[in-house]
Amino acid sequence: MSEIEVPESHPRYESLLTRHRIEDGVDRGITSRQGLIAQGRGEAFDYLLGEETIPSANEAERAAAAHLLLAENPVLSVNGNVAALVPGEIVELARVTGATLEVNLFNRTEERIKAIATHLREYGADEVNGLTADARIPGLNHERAKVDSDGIYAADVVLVPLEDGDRAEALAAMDKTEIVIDLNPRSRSAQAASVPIVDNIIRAVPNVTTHARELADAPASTLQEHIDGFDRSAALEAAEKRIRQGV
Ligand code: PTJ
Repeated sequence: MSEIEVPESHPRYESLLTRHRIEDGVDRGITSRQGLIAQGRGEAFDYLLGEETIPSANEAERAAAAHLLLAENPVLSVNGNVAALVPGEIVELARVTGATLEVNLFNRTEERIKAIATHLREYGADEVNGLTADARIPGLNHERAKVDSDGIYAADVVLVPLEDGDRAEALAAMDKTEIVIDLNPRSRSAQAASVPIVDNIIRAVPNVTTHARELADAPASTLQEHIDGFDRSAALEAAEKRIRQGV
C-alpha cells in the first residue's frame, strides 16, 4: 500500500495520488481552493495526452535543464499546487541546478507563504524566499506582483509551473528566460514561455532533474546546443496534436 492506501498497481494510481496530495494541501493550508479547480483542468488535459511524457515534452525538459544549469541566477517559483504535488522533487531540482526556491502565490496570504516555506524545509530546503517581497513585477496589480528583489526580480531564468497567464506574460515581458510547466498548450502561460513544458508536473520536475544530472558536467557549448536545438513552436504544436488527435 502507498500513501493513499491504494496499491501502486491500481490503473488510476498516479491520478488518485495526485488528487490526494492536492486535497491534503488544501487541508494543511498550503494549497488554495482554486488549486482544486486547476488540478481538475490539468487532469483532463493529461488524460488526453495519454498520461505520459511525450517526446516533445522530454526535449523541453532537457532544454529547461540546460537553461537552469547555464543561468547565473536561476529561480524556481513555487505555488500551492507545486508545494502539494512535488515538494521533495522541486527541492531536489533546486539542489542539482543551484537554483533558489521562491514562494510566489496567485492568491497571496502571508500564512500560506509561511506554511509552504515550512513544508519545503521539511523536505530538505535550506532557504526559501518569498516573504521579503520588496520588489514588484511591472504591469501587474499589487498583491500578485510581489517578489523578492534578489529572487524572481533579479533572476535571469525562472521556472514557473502552473502559473496564471497574466503573471507569466508579465515575467516574460521582463526579458527573463521563462520555463513554464502547464498541461494546456493553449494557456497564455505556455504561449508566453521561452520553454513551454506540456507535461504533468509530477513527471516533469523529476525528468528535468534527471536531465540536469546528466548534463551537470557538460561544457557550456553543449548546454547551448540543447537550448538552440529546442523549437518552442514545434513543441506546442506536437502537444496540441497529441491532445486533439491522440497521435
Ligand atoms: O497557489 P496559488 O495561489 O499561486 O494558485 C495556484 C493556481 C494553480 C490555483 C493558480 O495559479 C491558477 O488559478 O492557475 P490556473 O489559471 O488555473 O492555471 C493552472 C494551469 O495549470 C492550467 O492550465 C492547468 O491545465 C495546469 N495544470 C493543472 N494541474 C497541472 C497542470 N499542469 C501541469 N501539471 C499539473 N499537475
